[in-house]
Amino acid sequence: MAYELPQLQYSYDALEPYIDAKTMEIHHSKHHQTYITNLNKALDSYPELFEKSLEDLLSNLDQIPESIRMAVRNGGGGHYNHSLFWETIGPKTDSRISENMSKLISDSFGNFDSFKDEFTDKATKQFGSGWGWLAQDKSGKLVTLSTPNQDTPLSSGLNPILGIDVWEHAYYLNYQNKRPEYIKAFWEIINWEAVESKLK
Ligand code: MN3
Repeated sequence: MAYELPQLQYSYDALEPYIDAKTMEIHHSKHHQTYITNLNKALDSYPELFEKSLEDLLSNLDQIPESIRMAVRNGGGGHYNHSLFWETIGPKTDSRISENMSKLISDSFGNFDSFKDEFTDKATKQFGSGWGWLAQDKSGKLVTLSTPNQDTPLSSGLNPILGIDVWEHAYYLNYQNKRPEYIKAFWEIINWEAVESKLK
């Protein structure tokens, strides 16, 4: 089964004024679609790999045939990262952090503000294109990190639960060079229930 573009659970203009409708439309229907098209094209030469889950492929890139490894890393990573991104943001609502999630954040970072500072710092300082992440390590503890390009925390044995896309295509129309303002706005549209549902 070829990979397909997942439908958003909200409209393109639902995240305004934090993310504008035009950015959402291009980002979802063009950029995300291109990652999927490239992933499918790569896997066409090894159709048996369609049987494996995307998580499995990205967690074990060294087992992918070398001729398509980079295409799976970029296209598959792009598909995985964007799918997680759309799921863990949403219209500004009363999305609250549960007690369970709040405790996990405090246990991992000391308090919420320290986590927010750390996550913001990683996302801001990622040089060039990439992602800022909140992920869970093997012990269950939360960590922040950034990855270049479409690399995903899965490939480092981590379970990503929240990510911010800091490629310019994610914010340039509205924020131009002001990545820190986009990162600041991101906190307004996090769907914490969805983030918590990604915990293992
Ligand atoms: Mn993107």
